[in-house]
Amino acid sequence: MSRETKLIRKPTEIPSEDYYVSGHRTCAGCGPALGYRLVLKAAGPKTVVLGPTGCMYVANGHQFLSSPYAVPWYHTQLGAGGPAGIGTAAALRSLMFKGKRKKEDVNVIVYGGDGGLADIGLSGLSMGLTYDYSRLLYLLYDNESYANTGVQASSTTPFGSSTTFTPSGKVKPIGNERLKKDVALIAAAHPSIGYVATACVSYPVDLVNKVRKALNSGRPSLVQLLTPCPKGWAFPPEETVEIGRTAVNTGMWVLWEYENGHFHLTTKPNPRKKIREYVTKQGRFAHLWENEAALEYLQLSVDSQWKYWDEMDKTGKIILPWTPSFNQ
Ligand SMILES: Cc1ncc(C[n+]2csc(CCOP(=O)(O)OP(=O)(O)O)c2C)c(N)n1
Ligand code: SF4
Ligand SMILES: [Mg+2]
Repeated sequence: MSRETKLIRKPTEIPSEDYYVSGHRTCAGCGPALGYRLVLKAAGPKTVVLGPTGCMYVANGHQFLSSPYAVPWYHTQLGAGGPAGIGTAAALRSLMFKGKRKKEDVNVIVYGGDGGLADIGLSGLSMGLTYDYSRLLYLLYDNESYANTGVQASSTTPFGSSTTFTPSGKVKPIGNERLKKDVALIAAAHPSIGYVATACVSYPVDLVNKVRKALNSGRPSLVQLLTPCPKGWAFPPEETVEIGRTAVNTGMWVLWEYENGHFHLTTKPNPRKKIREYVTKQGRFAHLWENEAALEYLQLSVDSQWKYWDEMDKTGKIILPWTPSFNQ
């Protein structure tokens, strides 16, 4: 079966066919919905998608007997994306082996949120990354919160974000005091991993190519996709793409890939803009706008991490970025 990866160079080469179509009920400007559309354009019709509970299930699939999915799609329990992916890939392999299904490439994509894949289902995701199934992609859509249940903090929520679990107030003015966990680096620690990358919906060409490389890598893979969420991040819906671009241009979100044991940055913002530009565009950080100490720390944490990213890009090897904590 084919291993040739069809890469594109410009937006006009993105396929016009859609497999995430009208009829969804997500918020206007929903980053995860835009991500779905692009990921399925990249993958094409020979794809089965698994949707752990989250906005992309609740707002799209479980009520009113309609859904925007034009490829086979099924819901899995919130933490079960990892094993459901393994089971689906195993079933397809078995049916093809027994001659009960035509031998062909079929993609299995688990499109799960940060709550589903970074927190509750992290162990299952890790399990999935140790198998030898080809065309099994874990696509972590990272909207940096448990958005569906009212925007609670997850382990990928950034420092300083106000969420319903980490509201900014008198006792804890910063909001979320924890630093964002790097799930893509955790994925890269799996010795047989096919392909790992980070992506952002604001960079569609890069995203399409990364999804295709992941699916064609011959092993399970992970793409962590930054998907701005107008409701949870508190910005106007028409700014989704701009917010994603600012995340990348300020260095808050780093675009990289790890392929055949080689790391490289796929976008290098130069010069990097100040994180103030990113923070002041979003209501979830409004309590920090006048908090110089917190803003300074946020800038310092991004700057110190970038020393590692640059070094990794130079050497092609992964080094774990270290960031001092706020009160150190
Ligand atoms: C085991 C379990 N715990 C809690 C819930 C309630 N719940 C449903 S959706 C959701 C949020 C999931 O967050 P995430 O995976 O980040 O997806 P998002 O809502 O952000 O799209 C939660 C906590 C559940 N369905 N199952
Ligand atoms: S809450 Fe966020 S992720 Fe959920 S549907 Fe709305 S914009 Fe999309
Ligand atoms: Mg989420």
